[in-house]
Amino acid sequence: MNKDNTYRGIVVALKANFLIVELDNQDFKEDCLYEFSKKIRLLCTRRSKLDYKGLFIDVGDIVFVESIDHQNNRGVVSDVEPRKSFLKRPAVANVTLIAICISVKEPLFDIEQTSRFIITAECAKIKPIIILTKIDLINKNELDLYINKLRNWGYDCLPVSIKNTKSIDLLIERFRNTRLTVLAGPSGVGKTSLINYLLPTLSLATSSVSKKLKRGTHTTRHVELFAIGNESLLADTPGFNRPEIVCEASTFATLFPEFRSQLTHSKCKFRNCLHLDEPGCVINKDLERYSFYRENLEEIINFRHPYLGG
Ligand SMILES: Nc1nc2c(ncn2[C@@H]2O[C@H](COP(=O)(O)OP(=O)(O)OP(=O)(O)O)[C@@H](O)[C@H]2O)c(=O)[nH]1
Ligand SMILES: [Mg+2]
Ligand SMILES: [Zn+2]
Repeated sequence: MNKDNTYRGIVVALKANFLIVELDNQDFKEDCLYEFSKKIRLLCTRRSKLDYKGLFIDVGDIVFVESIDHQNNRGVVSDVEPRKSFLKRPAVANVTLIAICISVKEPLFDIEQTSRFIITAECAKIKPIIILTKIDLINKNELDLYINKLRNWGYDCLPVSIKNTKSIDLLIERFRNTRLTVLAGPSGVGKTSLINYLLPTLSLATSSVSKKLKRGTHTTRHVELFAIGNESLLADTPGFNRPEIVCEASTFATLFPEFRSQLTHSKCKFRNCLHLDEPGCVINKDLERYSFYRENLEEIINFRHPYLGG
């Protein structure tokens, strides 16, 4: 608590018009009324001056809470700290790591969809890791193909299955050493199942993928942060199937590590090369994701300049 009777905390969920705020531990140490084995979560409203200032608040925002009613765990958010990063969809502020969950089967791994999730992270300048889920549904050779594929794109991946929990244990340390990890990915890949394994007391709702379409059924509806260590949080998020690509044509190639590495070793003839059919372009057009790059770049160009589009 500071001299103005305000407490610092982090927004862990949005519920209707309320914010659920988890207060920082150290702020309460001076207050002898409480034992802090567990962090305090308050149901908060927001001061209207925040709306006048045009300050939006999302999950992950660091806020200041005043007028705390300790009996009923209520409070009022009076201010918000500037964000260090912001992920638009799923909307989470101050993310330090995006763990993109992609299942190898049910739903089936899809190059376009996986790339769209990765591009979202690259665009927000937040480091992604890829968690390959449901690996119990394929054999070792098939798994190696996926691991090599992702390695060729420039990403390491962590293969896991809730049926073989040894693989998940490797993830725990990673999450415990990260301030705010977001689990993102398509619906039905097992994001919530993973959290239920890591934090068994939660028992969050999960549901099986649709038998006919082999797709998820959008079970998780809201973003929520869960404590996974003393100073680390893990976000469950609603799955969605087609992340938007919002990017400038001129910087799109820099969002692909396999293109980045080529561009650091050699330079295209033209400084503003878009790596389409320009002479003297150094990008290898045989790379697996080149056609994905090209199609989406053309979409970006046509969207910006519809009158130039063919
Ligand atoms: N075979 C297998 N099934 C799994 C695994 N992990 C999750 N599932 C199943 O996949 C289904 C979907 O899991 P959820 O955890 O609800 O998926 P989600 O990613 O949270 O989905 P949304 O909330 O819709 O975004 C459930 O029936 C799980 O039991 C796994 O490692 N192996
Ligand atoms: Mg879920
Ligand atoms: Zn080029």
